[in-house]
Amino acid sequence: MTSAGSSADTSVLVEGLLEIDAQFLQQTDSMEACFKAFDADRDGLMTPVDFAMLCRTLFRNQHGKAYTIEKKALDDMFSVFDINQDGYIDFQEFHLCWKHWIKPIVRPVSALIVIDVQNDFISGTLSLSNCPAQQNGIEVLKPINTMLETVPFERVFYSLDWHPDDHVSFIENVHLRKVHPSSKVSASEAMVYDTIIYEGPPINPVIVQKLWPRHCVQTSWGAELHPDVRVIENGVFIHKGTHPDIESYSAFWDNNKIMQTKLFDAMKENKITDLYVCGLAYDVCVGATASHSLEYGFRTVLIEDACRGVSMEDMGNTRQCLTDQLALVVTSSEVLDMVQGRDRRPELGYFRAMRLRPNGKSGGGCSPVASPRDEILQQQQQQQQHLS
Ligand code: VGL
Ligand code: ZN
Repeated sequence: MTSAGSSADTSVLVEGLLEIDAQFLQQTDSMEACFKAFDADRDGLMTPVDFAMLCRTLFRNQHGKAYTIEKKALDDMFSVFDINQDGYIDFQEFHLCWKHWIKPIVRPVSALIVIDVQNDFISGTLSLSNCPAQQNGIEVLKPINTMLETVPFERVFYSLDWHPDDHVSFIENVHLRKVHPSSKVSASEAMVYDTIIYEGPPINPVIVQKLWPRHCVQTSWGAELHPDVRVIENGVFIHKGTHPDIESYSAFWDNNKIMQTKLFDAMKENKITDLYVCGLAYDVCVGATASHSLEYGFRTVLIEDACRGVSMEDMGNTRQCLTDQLALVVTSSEVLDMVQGRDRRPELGYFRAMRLRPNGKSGGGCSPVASPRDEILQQQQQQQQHLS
């Protein structure tokens, strides 16, 4: 394998990448230098062993300690970049690896979204302290404000649950709509947290709706962001749940994926690669937003100590569901080093690599082209035709 000397070289090289400016990163020069540094026998082909060395250098914590990566994960990732499956990553294949994988690992572009830290969820009509887990929403303020003061996010979004008075989720409105015969609960029996089925349209043939106390009514005190949340200059507000008949937990899409907010466009516009998610409620709107973020292909980080939720059981399920989809769960004190690209987590690299697979729905916010991998595959096939 690589000698001690060349292993030191490569580590210096990638550490060096952190010091140089973003423009330099875009030049092929550094891509070539990087490829050469890890191609131990300089034959223009990166072997699985060379790739393992590259990963050892890439995935390190802020103290320079390499994270352990399982063999299977290394094989999976290698296989994504070895597009023609010949057992090597050649320089052409390395383009994909460099542009869509190494760059966001070394220089992530990070956004924070603060979900629904509104009066009603803290001390108003849907106060989490009255919910089954009896948590206190006010406790998210400290970790959130500390991050906002210390972490240089590229963008900060604040979402607001923003319902009209006749919103479909309010138990007080249970008599405004016709209950569908398939509903297990009737309008007069329905209680908070029950799921009722209303007759559609306008939206779907039926509306399956969990019932909440009236909350976050547009322009009311309860819908205001808690006054102690730090609002940064250029913070972007995302309003959701604004249609009377449509529930919207996620800050990207409503629950039926009928209407999108401006969040995804703003993420693309700012070339965000990584989304950090926190706020209220963990098992409702935070979970739904993180899930859509993963679906879009953003490397997604849940800041657990900056979240509070409705039910312990649902919070556990949300956590499991998100980590199954390759979200990373951290505490707020870990965020600064990650945003600065000093603490580089293998889980996020693995997630991105899997999204670059042919069927990995690579679109996402971080991929400027629809399928970068297919592009290279096409080039390879064309070259093959030329040769034969
Ligand atoms: C939320 C219940 C109803 C939330 C919004 O922000 O988590 N929960 N509407
Ligand atoms: Zn709501």
